[in-house]
Amino acid sequence: MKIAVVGATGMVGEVMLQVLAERRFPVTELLPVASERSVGKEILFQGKTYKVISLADAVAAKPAIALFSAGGATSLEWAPKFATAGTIVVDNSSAWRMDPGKKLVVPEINASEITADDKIIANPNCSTIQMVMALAPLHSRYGIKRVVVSTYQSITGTGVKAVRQLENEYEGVQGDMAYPYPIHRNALPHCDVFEENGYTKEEMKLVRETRKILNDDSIAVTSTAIRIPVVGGHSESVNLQFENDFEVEDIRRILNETPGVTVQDNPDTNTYPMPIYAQGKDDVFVGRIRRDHSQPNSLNMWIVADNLRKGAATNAVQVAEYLLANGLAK
Ligand code: 2RA
Repeated sequence: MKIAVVGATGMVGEVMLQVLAERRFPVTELLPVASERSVGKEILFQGKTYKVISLADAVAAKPAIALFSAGGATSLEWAPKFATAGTIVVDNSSAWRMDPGKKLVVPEINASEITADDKIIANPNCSTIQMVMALAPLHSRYGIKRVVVSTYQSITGTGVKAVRQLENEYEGVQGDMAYPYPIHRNALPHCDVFEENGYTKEEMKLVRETRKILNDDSIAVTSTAIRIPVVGGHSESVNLQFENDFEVEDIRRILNETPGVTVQDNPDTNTYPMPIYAQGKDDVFVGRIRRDHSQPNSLNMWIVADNLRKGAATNAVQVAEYLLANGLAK
């Protein structure tokens, strides 16, 4: 299958190529796509060297699927052009996520909603993906009324500039700043930009995307998104209030039986998820599962995942695998 990776030289794009190779996706021809300044650069993929091409050339080449991670503006301009040419776009930007005509897909939860009419499919935000992976089976069983989530997000979610800023701060070197403040020895309550309502776009993604993916606007969601000097993945403290009461052991059983979720939860052995160990893995790790005794039918848990993998690249490749397996892309 002819596959384009738009944003192939970026942090997520590179992981998309890695995941395509790891999962032996049947790529017969790769079209690495990036901005004009990267055209001609060489990319090594499965032992072969490919040259980065322009967006226009990639559209003309009519790939079966184009995996995008190149920012919202590029997606808004170019995803429709690929779609018109017959390509199915899986877009990792926020451009199409809340478009009522576009599907927002976590394959383990709602891939079955994809039809042959869907030519632009949105990949949810990384912090949303890992949270709904744990919430979806619990919502089905117990009915979630309210979600309170605080995130502790890896600087890789911001990009290479943020990683460089942290490295410079480790070494006491002045350099470009990805954030308005130091990130080393700090925690920034500021991911993405502030909206009129005083919440950041990152916080509102958790609110809006969760409801869309779980297909239930009655779920009350509130969030606080924090950036911390970590590189392995995002962590989330999640408090849930259900419609119905539950047994904690049943919660653990349901999560244990959920494909793509691994429960790491035993205070007696200091067993709980941590980003340093989640890095490079595709599962969503859940621990610190415990009843919230402060209010009825309520639970606390801790969710960790590699934001570049299941939070972005792997989820997008899994959508592509679904398209292939269901005859929706040839
Ligand atoms: C962040 N979720 O972590 C974003 C990345 N797209 O900043």
